[in-house]
Amino acid sequence: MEQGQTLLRRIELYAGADPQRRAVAAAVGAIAAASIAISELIGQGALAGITGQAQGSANADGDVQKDLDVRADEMVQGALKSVPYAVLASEEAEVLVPGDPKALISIAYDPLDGSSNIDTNMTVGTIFSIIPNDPGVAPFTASGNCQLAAGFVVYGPQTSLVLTLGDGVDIFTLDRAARTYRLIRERVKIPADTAEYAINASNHRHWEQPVRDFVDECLAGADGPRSKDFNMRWIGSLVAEAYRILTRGGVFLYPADSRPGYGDGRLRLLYETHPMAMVMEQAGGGASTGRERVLDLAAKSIHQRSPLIMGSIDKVKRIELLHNDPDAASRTAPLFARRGLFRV
Ligand code: AFP
Repeated sequence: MEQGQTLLRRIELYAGADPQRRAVAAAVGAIAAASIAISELIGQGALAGITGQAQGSANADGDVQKDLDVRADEMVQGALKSVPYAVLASEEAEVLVPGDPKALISIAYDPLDGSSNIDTNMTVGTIFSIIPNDPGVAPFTASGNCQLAAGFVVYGPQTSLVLTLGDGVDIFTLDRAARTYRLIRERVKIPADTAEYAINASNHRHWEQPVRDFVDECLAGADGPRSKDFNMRWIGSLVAEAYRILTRGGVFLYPADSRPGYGDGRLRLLYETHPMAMVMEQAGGGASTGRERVLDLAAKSIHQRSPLIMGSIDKVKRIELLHNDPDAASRTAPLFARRGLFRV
């Protein structure tokens, strides 16, 4: 693909004459169109009446709905009215939104992820997952491996759209003057061993031991079992963390923890961790619960949560080892082990 190729041209070439691919392309095009309007709205902020304040309502998962959560959902659903979908699953809708049962695709999306950052002028985003509609199968009950396409929009200093159609990851940036997304990076590959991790460290006491072991190894730095210093980030916006990882590698963790309601972490499977997992694996990275691939999970309910550990493949594999082999931490550096003489 030539640099600067438009997103619409890219999805047109992908679709060809295949009916299901044409439905996927229509869905990506509609979400992209909605995202341009959402980007302009966010850019106006309080001038457009966007305050990030609570609406006085909550979504199905009990999250307080911000004004822009609801408006973004209306904008995405409005754009999708022109798309032949069987069912929609939205973070902001308690139940599935029915469409045409004979349609070839269904769509799960988070219209505005990171909305607690709106009033602080921080990066937020839209996340989407497109799956086949199999008439004999209840919607959104197959594993994440069935996804036809997935991606997310980052409303940051640039508005950029990350897309996988099942054959690599491409990144497009919004040309605001032309109101068109243009290709800036194709077949993105995540650096395999970047020494950077992202986790909300305030939850340390709630984590399972393997997560504590991994973070402790990072904190021990060059003096510890990993023999190198690590950097840490936590933005509180999944799309911003994911975009950074696609740019320079590293690992993001939102693990299960012992807080009530956090037994499967905070992030939702259908419209957050499934799409992120497809993007990460298509970019040569990994996405795990700590014990298994996120893409191997199948939802039992539309707002089901799942732990998410994603990014550079060596970090994801290390964290899985610590989960699946409890003695791995102590074998790595006996002097630093929990049961060692020098553990402090
Ligand atoms: P909001 O959409 O409620 O702001 O949540 C954002 C998010 O789902 C994800 O984008 C962040 O990575 C994560 O929550 C931050 O969670 P903590 O606030 O618990 O750190």
